[in-house]
Amino acid sequence: ELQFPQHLNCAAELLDRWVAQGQGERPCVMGFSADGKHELRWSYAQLQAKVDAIAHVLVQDLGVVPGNRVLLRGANTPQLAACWLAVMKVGAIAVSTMPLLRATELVRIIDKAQISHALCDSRLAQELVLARSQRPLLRELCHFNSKGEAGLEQRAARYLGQPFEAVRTAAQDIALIAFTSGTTGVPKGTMHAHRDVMAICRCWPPHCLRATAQDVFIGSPPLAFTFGLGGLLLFPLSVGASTVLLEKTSPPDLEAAIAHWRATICFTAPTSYRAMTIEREVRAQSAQGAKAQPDLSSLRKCVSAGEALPAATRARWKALTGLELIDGIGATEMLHIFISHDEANARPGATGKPIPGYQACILDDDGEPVPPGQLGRLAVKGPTGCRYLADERQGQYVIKGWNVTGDAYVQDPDGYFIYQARTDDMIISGGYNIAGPEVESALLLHPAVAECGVVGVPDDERGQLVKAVVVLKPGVTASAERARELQDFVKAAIAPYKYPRLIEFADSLPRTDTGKLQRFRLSQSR
Ligand code: 3SK
Repeated sequence: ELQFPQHLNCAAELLDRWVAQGQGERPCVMGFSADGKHELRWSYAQLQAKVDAIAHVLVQDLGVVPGNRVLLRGANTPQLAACWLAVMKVGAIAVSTMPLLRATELVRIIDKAQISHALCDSRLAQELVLARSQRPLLRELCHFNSKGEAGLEQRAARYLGQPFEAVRTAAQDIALIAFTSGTTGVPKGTMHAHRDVMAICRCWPPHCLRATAQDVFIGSPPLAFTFGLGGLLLFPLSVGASTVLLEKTSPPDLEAAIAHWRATICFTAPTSYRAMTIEREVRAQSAQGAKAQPDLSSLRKCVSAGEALPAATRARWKALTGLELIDGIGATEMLHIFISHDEANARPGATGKPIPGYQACILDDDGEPVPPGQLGRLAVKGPTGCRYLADERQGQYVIKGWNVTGDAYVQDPDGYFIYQARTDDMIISGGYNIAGPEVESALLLHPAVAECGVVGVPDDERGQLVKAVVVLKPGVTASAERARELQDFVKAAIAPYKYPRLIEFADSLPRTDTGKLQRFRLSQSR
């Protein structure tokens, strides 16, 4: 069991500790300036100085007191990381929001989390200003990356050089409220304490990642998604490593950034790994040939999470880089990953086993554990867990001490957990249980398929029909013959009753801000 002192401030643990130990000159946070023209490379001491100055602004200029909820809005940048740590340091609660949210969604968060203060990148100000005009509850809004005198940097400059001592928060005090983006429903706020932040740094990374202070982390998930917060800020700082925070994270941008920063550890979603392999294939066939390929040879660890990892994506990434992807499943409710594996224990098609500190089991509809090989709902418990902010759905998620996720899983006889589908995404067709992601994995093995999503649509005869929405690789044409070819391909790869009776071609797939496929939108005809 993990032990924590009664008082714990995660910013002091993650940042101040290194400076106090004489490691302040080590590289810490990197990225580009707001205009994209200059590189930013801040050491631990430089980041601490910025965090302390922002902490002074929060307390002295904006009147933040411990327990206030501070909304953060910005793309991944070193400055956003400094704001997050400053909120921790003053004992307030960080409510990070996805950059793409609109005013109506921000209003909901302001109401639900009782937001009193906000720090916002001036380039994303418009929607938050609109939200604030409807919500006087949000008393203070301060912009960063702004030219105005009241901008965060201009205010912070007045406090530079004045240390700020971290507020002595209790380990149990809430540090952050993370909103689940939700692939379908109304977002929920999940609360996590300072001790939870440190617990996730002690559970998954030492067993599955084994990063060192020499590592350079990089990746795409926003810091507003706890996958990104852990992978791109908490985990690197917890081992004294450095991290690159990127605003532009499309697959070609990510590839170029890995090469530019000589990154060693990458965190991104399976679709992004797959897209990078396709980009490279397309480039290799182009007139410039292989010469123009960004150099990925600095990478030594690659983490895939946020969605199920198809075996084909694992194989292609390995063929391209020689690296075994480290897969994992986590949940905003649990703060981070709870089932995973290291490179030596990868098993294609399986997510892995519960990480040390966590237990997992599979439950039937009556909440009873099922034997290996039987389908059920994944349940987990460990040092972190679900605490919804004022939400009646708490009782549906936490049952008899187990966090019952919405994921359908089976366990193999060796104890590996194998993802099937979101429980509400299981397709029942002609009396068969069909997991959409399994059909997707089969389709992805076809050389013409770039991306796909598989869902059930209502059907009088079979109850539901399996429908696939397919994005073809550049240069491949869609046709009825192509659809038949894909159907035959699936029939040959997995049990034939699972093949998609309906195939629709599309230019792209609908995804949430965190990159998860919005399957419910695929069942609507497009
Ligand atoms: O698997 C996920 O979606 C997830 C959610 C929150 C934190 C971490 C992960 C991997």
